[in-house]
Amino acid sequence: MTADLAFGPEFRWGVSTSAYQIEGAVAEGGRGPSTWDTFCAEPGRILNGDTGAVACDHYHRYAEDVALMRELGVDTYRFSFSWPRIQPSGSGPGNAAGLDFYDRLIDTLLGAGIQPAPTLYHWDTPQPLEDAGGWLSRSITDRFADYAEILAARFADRVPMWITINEPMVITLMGYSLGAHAPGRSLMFDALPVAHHQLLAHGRAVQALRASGASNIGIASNHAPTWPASDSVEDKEAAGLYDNLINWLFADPVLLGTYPSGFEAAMPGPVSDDLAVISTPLDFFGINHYAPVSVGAATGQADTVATDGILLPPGLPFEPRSLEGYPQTDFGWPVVPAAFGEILRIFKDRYGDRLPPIYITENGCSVGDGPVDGVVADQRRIDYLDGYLRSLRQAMDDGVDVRGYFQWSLLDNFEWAAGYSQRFGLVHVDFDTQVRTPKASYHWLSDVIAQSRVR
Ligand code: PNW
Repeated sequence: MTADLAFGPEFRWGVSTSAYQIEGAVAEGGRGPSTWDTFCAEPGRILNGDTGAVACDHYHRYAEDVALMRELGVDTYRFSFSWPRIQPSGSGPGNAAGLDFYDRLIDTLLGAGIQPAPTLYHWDTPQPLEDAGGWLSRSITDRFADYAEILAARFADRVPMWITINEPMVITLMGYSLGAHAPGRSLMFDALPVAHHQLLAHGRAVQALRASGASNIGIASNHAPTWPASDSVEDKEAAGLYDNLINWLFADPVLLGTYPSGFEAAMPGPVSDDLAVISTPLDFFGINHYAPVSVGAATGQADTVATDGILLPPGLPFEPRSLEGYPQTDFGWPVVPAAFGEILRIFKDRYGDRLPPIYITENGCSVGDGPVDGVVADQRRIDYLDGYLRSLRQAMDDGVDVRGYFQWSLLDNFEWAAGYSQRFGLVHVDFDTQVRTPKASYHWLSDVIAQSRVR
């Protein structure tokens, strides 16, 4: 059954998580407030009024969670540092208790034979930095470089793989353009400087990490094929614009040192020196992928939605359309395995020799099945992973250099605006008791990993 899923002994297998989505303990160890604490406290922002205050209580249960990873058989764990644990006010020296927590986590991982692959920033900005303008302010790039230096000074001796920023597109779009994520700003196209400042912070962090002894550095950027809703010139133009906004606005500056045509003028000030920093060569490029998008020209109908059911205001030059004829995850995202290989081939064609090795830094689906008699029969997640892994294997056979696959996510966790309603885990979490129950997909992936390695 898994004969096509052989990736060889060198291929890296991992799971991914992020700090705010699993740690909880938001008031412990001297952690300062983050934009997500603030956002969750605002009525109506998060489904059911959920917050990450407890989440999976991973801050206290990390050893149990590492044991689950070891049993699963992964060799890599992608997690994120909580910036407000390391720098509670967003600047100044590292907070000892925060650094100590990640020391314990990293040493436990290494003891279990699992390579830590931390992300510096997965959306939880220290609130004082947001109060000073957040990603709209260029000064945050200085703060981010300082933060990177603190982390490398402490952990470079034991951390063999580093990721700067998770999904600058989602922060720009959901956080500052549409207001669906923290900090809840609805600036539409005035959010574009957020993209530039994150990209510059990424480049500054790559340089700061290297200067402090870290190596093997990349980014985790989410990408998806953008399919025109029809062959009409109008739909193709609209899809092309959308494609630039969600994909190339973020990947071109990093990999080519240029913005897609027309975007540079929207950025704050002259950016050519910044682009040289942004395109500092990387050791790998991390791609998060979930589902393709279909986009057509505006029809003037008010009910158009971006992914996750977020309403878009009228007057935009494009409209995301729902993709009919595919199975859907519980989030309503279409399950289209072929799109995974497609986006990887698009990267190879677009960037050629400029493209470093790729890691899949996230891929997975929300499937809500809970335990029945202690068994979670999440066959739909198995089907998803089976299809997507086959598509990945095909892209590699077609010449795309992919070195590893990190599944999202180890645990059911706090799924941002959807709270605890969407379950992405290989392991079920009962959020009342914190009991963890490995799902059928966990056992399935464990077999795939074990068999893949010997082929
Ligand atoms: C990613 N979109 O979020 C994040 O990196 C994770 O923290 C999150 O839990 C996971 O995917 C599942 O949602 C995304 O609108 C959020 O295209 C939104 C989009 C993509 C990824």
